[in-house]
Amino acid sequence: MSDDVLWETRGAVGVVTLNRPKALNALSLDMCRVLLPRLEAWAADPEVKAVVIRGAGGRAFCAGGDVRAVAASVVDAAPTGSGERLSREFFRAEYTLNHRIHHLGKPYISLVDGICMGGGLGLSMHGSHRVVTERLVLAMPETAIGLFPDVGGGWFLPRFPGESGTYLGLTGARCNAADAMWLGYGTHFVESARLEVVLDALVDAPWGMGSASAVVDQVLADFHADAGTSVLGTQHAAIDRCFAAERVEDIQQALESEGSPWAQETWATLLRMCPTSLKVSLRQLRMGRTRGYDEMALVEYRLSQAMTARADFREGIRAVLVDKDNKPRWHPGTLGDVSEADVEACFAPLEGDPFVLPSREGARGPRR
Ligand code: QUE
Repeated sequence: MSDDVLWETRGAVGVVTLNRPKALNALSLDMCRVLLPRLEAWAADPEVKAVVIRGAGGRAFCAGGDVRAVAASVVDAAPTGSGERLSREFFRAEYTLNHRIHHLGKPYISLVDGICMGGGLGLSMHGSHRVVTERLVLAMPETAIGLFPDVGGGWFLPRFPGESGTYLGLTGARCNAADAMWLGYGTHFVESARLEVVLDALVDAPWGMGSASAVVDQVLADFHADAGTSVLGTQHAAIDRCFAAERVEDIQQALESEGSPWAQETWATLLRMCPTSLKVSLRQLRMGRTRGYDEMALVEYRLSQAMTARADFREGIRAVLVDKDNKPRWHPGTLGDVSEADVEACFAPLEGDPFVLPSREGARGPRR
């Protein structure tokens, strides 16, 4: 068995440690396959009152999904089609895991100390509590590798204040702890050096008193400190002005009109991102405004299969993670050359791939 995920029960608390520090704890198919049955068992065990998840190695909570392995498999196995199989198996496992966390029914506390991107938000955002530290680097950077804000981004990004989720999902902008608190991603801010003590306090908490969720709120409130002023928060009026449009071209236009250094920099950032990703992602984010999580997860699964089959995904992985030249050559290379039909096609149902997630929406109160 892989030791890329460690788990133990400490008293009433199930503790998971992502333990692939050399890969910044990037989430692999194997790790999903360890985590899923463990969470199932803890969800069903009345002795387990809460779950805590953290990353080993001191640099990252989780840098994302193991997209590098998915891209490599597509290249290596193109003639036989087994690369498609890894993309399918990986995203099925990841969405099933996110869905399990989303509907866990007991407190799930992420200690997010360091880098947390993409798949790391999938492991944290769907739980009930996120403790962030001064070392947090938070981002949804998928448009830089020819993907889209996956792992439920289509559902949670539109629920961040104003158009901040649109901004984060299209540009991949990095957030610190103050920004994360402003967004509502972070539920508590605690200095990195105190996280072990937080975990000890959760293990020693009076679980017999009141609801488990109230116990967690009480323990974490005792450690919570001020994260400082969010730069993202100070930009929010400009973000809302520029990112409200329904077309990426109109967002770029709005940034040009805005004219500030922030707007010019943001405009330049969008110009480097995969044009097809930008159009697909904006459409996904607009859809997610009015749809529930379970429904968006299925839309995103389809997108994951369509987008990982495109050459832009392999090119993005090459440019960002393999050669690291950060000079991807996208096809089509401009927004104007991405047709509505190409975007539409990415959302089409997948022939011969009837992935379903058990619908739990409505079973436990209103949508979160
Ligand atoms: C966009 C992404 C990812 C990314 C960079 C992007 C992503 C991901 C990683 C990553 C980082 C470090 C690792 C690793 C993967 O980087 O999803 O294995 O060691 O997992 O611009 O979506």
